[in-house]
Amino acid sequence: MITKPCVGVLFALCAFAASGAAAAAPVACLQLKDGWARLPPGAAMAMTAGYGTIHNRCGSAVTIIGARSAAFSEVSLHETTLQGDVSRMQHLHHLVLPAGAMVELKPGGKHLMLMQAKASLKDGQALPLVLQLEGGGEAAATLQVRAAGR
Ligand SMILES: [Cu+2]
Repeated sequence: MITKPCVGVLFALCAFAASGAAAAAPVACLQLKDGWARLPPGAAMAMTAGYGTIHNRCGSAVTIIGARSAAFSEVSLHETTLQGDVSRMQHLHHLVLPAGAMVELKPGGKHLMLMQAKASLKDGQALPLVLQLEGGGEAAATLQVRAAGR
């Protein structure tokens, strides 16, 4: 009679895990087009930036709250702004895209900060990326590694 409550707890944990997985459901209507990441100038450099155009083809506004990649230990959204003559990077905690909107991530503007690469990056390599959305959804994307200006 002592085992029954334990089974109940296990079921509850499983149900919790399952609902967690369901919450991170793929959101296909948010798309990153022409995603690319700058090839670092040196193989030893484990940090770079990612760019592309994010399109919101969902029927409602979408808020991006973060990103992750299996190829990096840390990924965040940044915005470069010019304050006087000084270029600064700020962490973007929320990036709101109204329904039908698009936002360009480009050098000198909004970008993905890709830190602590798990292996040295190679030209032409495809890096997996996941955009994390408010509400628990996730949008899968790809960044192609390439040298700048190409
Ligand atoms: Cu940055």
